[in-house]
Amino acid sequence: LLERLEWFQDQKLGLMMHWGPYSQLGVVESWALSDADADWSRDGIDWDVSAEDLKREYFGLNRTFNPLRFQPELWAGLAADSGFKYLNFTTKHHDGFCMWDTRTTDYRVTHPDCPFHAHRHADICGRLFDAFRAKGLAISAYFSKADWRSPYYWAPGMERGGRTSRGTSYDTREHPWLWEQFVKFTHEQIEELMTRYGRIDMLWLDAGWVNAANNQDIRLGEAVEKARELQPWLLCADRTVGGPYENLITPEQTLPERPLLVPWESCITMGTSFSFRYEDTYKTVRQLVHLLIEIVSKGGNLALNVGPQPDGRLPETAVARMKGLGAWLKVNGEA
Ligand code: FUL
Repeated sequence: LLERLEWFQDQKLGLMMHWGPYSQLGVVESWALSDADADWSRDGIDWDVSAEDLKREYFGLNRTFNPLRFQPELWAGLAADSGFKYLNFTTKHHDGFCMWDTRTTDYRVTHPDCPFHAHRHADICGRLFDAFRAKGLAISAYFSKADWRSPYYWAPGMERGGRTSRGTSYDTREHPWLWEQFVKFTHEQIEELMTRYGRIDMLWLDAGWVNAANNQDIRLGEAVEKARELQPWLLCADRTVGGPYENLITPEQTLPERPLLVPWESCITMGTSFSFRYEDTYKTVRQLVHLLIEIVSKGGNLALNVGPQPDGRLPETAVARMKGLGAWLKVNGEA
């Protein structure tokens, strides 16, 4: 484990990506689905659509997600040339849409409901992981423990009806069967990701609030132990920070004041949100270089996030920033 942690601490620069049907809307990834969070997720969007309408339409976004211009090799080449050492990709965000060919749900990119399903790159995770590995990058699988699409997440009778927030709508002690189904479903998904896509270096579990709210014990220990049997070199982040299965901590949009004694990685967006927005303000190359220097000087890694467009291309500005950072690293960095 120590060796793996040292390896991780030497990586310094990762590329994080948030991509899914939500990219079509240009709202903050998934968050329109949580009534308690819908307002801020639509901040700055000048759009004549109510939160309720948006939420109702949301789960139909799989029927229009068709990123025909997706070229995984192009992304991988650009990332490698720009000095990125690993990819952290959203296999499933809180909305529950699976970007891999899962057996556990129809709400996935390879199901006939999704127009992209017949494309040769339809198994997006598989194609991306292969392409990035071929360029020598390591693979980190972002996976949300919360799944707002799963029928097991909402109490019977409520489904996607009543008011939602981050956690389940029910106390798991009151609906143990339902919760058990959810736990099984989650474990099966993690197992698929750990068995069907070659070497995975890191499992990046998001939705730290699961486990805390409504007595949700997702039995992560069990899932992670299994994952480690399948991928003995696996590092794990669980965003509860300090959770027993966590090998590193992951500050979000912020840096620690001082160097930390534990391995860490800050995830920071190039623009203002993790997922694609039609209008966005990007950090300059100079700002990104400063960020990287500060992070490295404090012993951490930067997971710099980019939000691909719904058509499968990276935003032009993001490409320019990656190249700019890469050019700086070529002159000033250590290969
Ligand atoms: C958070 C999520 O809720 C955000 O949407 C994003 O994925 C970020 C990296 O982690 O916990």
